[in-house]
Amino acid sequence: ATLTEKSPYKHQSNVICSFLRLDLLPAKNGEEVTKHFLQELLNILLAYISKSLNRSSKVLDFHHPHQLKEGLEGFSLELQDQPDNLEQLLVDCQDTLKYGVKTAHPCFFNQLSTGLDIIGLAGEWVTSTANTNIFTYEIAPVFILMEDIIFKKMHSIIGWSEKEGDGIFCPGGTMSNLYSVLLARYHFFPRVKTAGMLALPPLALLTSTHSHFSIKKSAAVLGIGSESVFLVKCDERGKMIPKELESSIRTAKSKGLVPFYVNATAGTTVYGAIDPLNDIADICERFGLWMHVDAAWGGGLLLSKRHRMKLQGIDRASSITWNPHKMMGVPLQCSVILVQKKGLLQECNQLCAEYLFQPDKHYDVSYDTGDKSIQCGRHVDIFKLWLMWKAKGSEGFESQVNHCLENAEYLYYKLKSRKDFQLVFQSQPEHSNVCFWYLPTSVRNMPPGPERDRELHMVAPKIKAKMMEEGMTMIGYQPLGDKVNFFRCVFSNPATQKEDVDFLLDEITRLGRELYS
Ligand code: ABU
Repeated sequence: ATLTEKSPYKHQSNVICSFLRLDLLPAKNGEEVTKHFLQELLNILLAYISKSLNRSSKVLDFHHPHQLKEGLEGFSLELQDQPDNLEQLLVDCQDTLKYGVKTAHPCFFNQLSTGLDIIGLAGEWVTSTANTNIFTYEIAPVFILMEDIIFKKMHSIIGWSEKEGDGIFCPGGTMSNLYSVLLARYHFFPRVKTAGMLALPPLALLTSTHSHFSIKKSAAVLGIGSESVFLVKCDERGKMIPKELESSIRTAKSKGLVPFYVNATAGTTVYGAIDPLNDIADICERFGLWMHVDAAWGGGLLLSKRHRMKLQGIDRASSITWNPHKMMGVPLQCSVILVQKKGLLQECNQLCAEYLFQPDKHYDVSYDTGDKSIQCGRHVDIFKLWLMWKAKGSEGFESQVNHCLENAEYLYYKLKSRKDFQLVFQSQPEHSNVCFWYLPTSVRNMPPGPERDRELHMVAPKIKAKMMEEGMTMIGYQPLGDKVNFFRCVFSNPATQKEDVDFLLDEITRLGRELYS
């Protein structure tokens, strides 16, 4: 298959079909070929974006791994010794998008990060074109200052004073949470940086049963051990129970461990639950523990006057994870760790590599922020966020967040009124997660008990499999604790409207009836 056969922009493709990569810039007189190549690519991207937002187009064109590996209609993943021409590369770009998942589609409900913000996309292009690292002011002066501005903005939204607050962008929420454990440990036991584990007593971390797996992973990665993580019980809505936290702290102590860190979640991955932050902060203060808030998902709510009250007490955290690539819709990836104590990130992580962080540079080297990071090379994640903030203002983010929560509310009330669906918990969700079972008639007629649970456990995976084969919508499912597989619908795509919520329920019902008739 060639681009000429497939592309809606075939009249342009013949311009480049005989050219190779070496004809592009920096080749002498390479501007024309480069321009045609990039324009044709832009046409492909525009067609893809329009299709992604077209409700009658599919969310995905599913193929099994072996089918993609074997190659489809001229799309081969194999690499060869001879170079392909530019036309083939464009076809490859087009096919890569064709066989991927349209996460910008209004009916993609599968993940916490959805949608495609055009300004954010432009930001990502500019970032890639600048193609710089962000360890020093020397090579990223504008981006480093933008980071500074955004951190100040986030600190003030959280409620930290101007004298407080620091931060660093990192690749995803798991890494942000890893930083929080690293910092807390260094704060209490600074010798660990040089002396390692020998400088430590046996430690304990506390987090809720509904919290993200990254807390356990951090304990494993940092040599503390996943068994040192105490999982604190939650109520039926997935919120940590403060009394249980206190009792887990005492249990850890009675086992000879030294608790030092509590993770409170603002927006759990499955239920979207927000832990009682003030109560947890009181306990942390009383026991002298580091309080981290994993607001990877819930941080966006801080931008809404209507919803920010739900995170009351977040200003008392020692550190906070916040993922603008989730609720704020910034293109992946965009995640920060925010730290209340200024200077701690630098102290904990700096190694002063002399080839990068020379102290005798001719500018203010406090702007060489890269040594705060555990990475060396770091992708510039700031620009798309900064540009989006410019384009929307804080008010634009606020209405985006409100819109997503209105969609969740709409789905919640729809489900409440239906006999063929059952909410996993009855009260209105705090975030945009709505968790529910679809009940085929056969299951609805069964008495509660293990047999019904066994049947119900299989419903969501069966429907999801058919849903992916047909490709018109996508939603996630999982079991949780003693709850058998249920659907989790999440809203973060501003393009999603109530008609898409209706469509999702119609699709689940249609597929369910086909499977269980
Ligand atoms: N880091 C949590 C992302 C999970 C999700 O998108 O469903």
